Amino acid sequence: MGGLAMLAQTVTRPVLAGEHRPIKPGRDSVLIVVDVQNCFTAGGTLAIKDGEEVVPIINRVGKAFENVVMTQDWHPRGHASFASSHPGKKPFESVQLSYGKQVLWPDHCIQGTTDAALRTDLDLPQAELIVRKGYHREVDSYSAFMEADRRTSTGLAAYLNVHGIRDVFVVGLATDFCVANTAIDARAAGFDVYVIEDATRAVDLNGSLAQAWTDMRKAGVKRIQSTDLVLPA
Ligand code: VGL
Ligand code: ZN
Repeated sequence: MGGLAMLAQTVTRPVLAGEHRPIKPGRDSVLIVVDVQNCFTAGGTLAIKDGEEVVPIINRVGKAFENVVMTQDWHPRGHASFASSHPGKKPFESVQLSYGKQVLWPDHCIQGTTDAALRTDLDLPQAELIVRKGYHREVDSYSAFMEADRRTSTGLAAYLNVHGIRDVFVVGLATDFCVANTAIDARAAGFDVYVIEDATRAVDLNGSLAQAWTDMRKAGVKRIQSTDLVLPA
């Protein structure tokens, strides 16, 4: 770009309150792609409304990242988070488990099934690690970092630290469950954390989406849009 064009661009850029600079992911950034699986998209056992719409956005955003980690909800049959494991209970009700309140779900993301597979239209060939979670029958795990007992680590924080990661960007499904819990735990593990809102979709159960954004804001998670990122041409 010539000097004059650059100057023109600088001058015409509006300076508004709350406006932030474009964000350029670096070598010390990771994109965590949460649970973009058949189970959470159209035709899946726990389909989130418009869940599949995140795929093209994530594919585009992913081009800006050298480091990509994916998560995969990966439950055994009879998992404690399934309503079918609790006689008399229906999906979307709750129960009290040893570690606290557990929302109950339809049977979903059963290990080894096509339903649990990652979406085949995800185009992130550089993805370096897939973290499976929720595989202990008695404990759920919304977070990619820590199971719901708040004791059992997945090892992801150690992995990211060993690889020199400082900034964590979170996308995927669902905004108000696995994305929010992953983002908040990433903050607790000391990372700078961004959730790319338009690359997520929510369940929104009894106000859970608004609550999740409140919790994320309190934890210092930054809420951004994919248009805030500098993407390769
Ligand atoms: C999720 C409900 C149950 C999620 C996983 O990925 O947000 N939600 N299991
Ligand atoms: Zn699950």
